This record gives sequence, structure tokens and C-alpha cells, in this order.
Amino acid sequence: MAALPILRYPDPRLYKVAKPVQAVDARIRALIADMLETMYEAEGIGLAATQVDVHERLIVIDVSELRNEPLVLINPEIVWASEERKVGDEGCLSVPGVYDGVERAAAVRVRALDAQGESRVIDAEGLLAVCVQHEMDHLLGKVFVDYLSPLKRSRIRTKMIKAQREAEKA
Ligand code: GNR
Ligand code: NI
Repeated sequence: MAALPILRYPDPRLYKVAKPVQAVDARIRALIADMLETMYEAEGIGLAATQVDVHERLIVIDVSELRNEPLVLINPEIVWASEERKVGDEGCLSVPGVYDGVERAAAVRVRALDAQGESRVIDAEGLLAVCVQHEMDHLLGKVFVDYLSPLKRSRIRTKMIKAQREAEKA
């Protein structure tokens, strides 16, 4: 297993649309292991393959307190979303240090394949519902800052590019 580098906003590769996983084979299982290691090392509650520059529909999530309840979603589809919507503060491993409110469905039902390639249905509410929607957006080439105002997004872009330059100097 190995932790993978995480793409940082505004890297254009974060805007690529992921393709379905064709087969849950040894390559995908190795990628799942690497993505879980990457997520735990970065202390995130979720990670989409897009963020590690793999453009296939694969997500790992762990919203548990003890960080011992990994969830793997392959080719996820939202089959139902509540009419009720909620605004919650979000952050992203690809936009470190930025947190802002995003409105999303309060609850969703998702169908996906698990790490064994078995079809599963997951009912999500609260933080899990937020995380599933945030990760599925990544697979569509969307980052949470895309929901913010153009002014906020432009400030975030400038801040990220500056931080990147500083990191390269160091
Ligand atoms: O670690 C993460 N925390 C988080 C907090 C609120 C809403 C969404 C998230 S997802 C984020 C990890 C990440 O960037 N996943 O793509
Ligand atoms: Ni994210």
C-alpha cells in the first residue's frame, strides 16, 4: 500500500469527468487500498479517485469516530434524494484550509458496487449524506468551491496558487 499525492485546486485534472469502473479486479482493489491509506493519512472523511488523478468512478469514505469503518463506493448512483435540503460547512483535501457552506440534499439513497463487486444500497443522512454528495461531485469534475460566489472562488484560487508557489520554494 502507498499513500498517493492529492491534486490541489485549481489543478485542471480536478475537472475531468470519471468513467465507470469496468471490472472490480486486482488493479481496482490495489487502488482502493492506496486510496484508503491516502484518506487516513490526510485525515479526510472521504476521497474520490479524481483527487488522486485516476478518472474512474470510485470513492472511499469513513465518517466514523474511530476511523475504522471504511466504505467503498464503485460506480455510485443516487437513486433518491430528499426534497429537504441543508446547508453545511464543507472542506476538501484538494482545497486545504478553505471551509464554506454548501446546500445539499439532507438525505440520499445510493446504489453502488462494494470492494467485492457486489451491488449495495446505502441510505445516508447527516455527515455521510454530505460526504457522498461531495465525493460524487468530484467524479463529475466538480469541486465544492464551484458552488461559492465568483468573488469567493477567485480569492480561493489566488490563495491556492500563492500557497503552491511558497511550497515550491521551500
Ligand atoms: O475530509 C473532508 N471533510 C469534509 C467535511 C465536510 C464536507 C465534506 C468533506 S469531504 C473532505 C475530504 C475530501 O476532500 N473529499 O473529497
Ligand atoms: Ni473533496
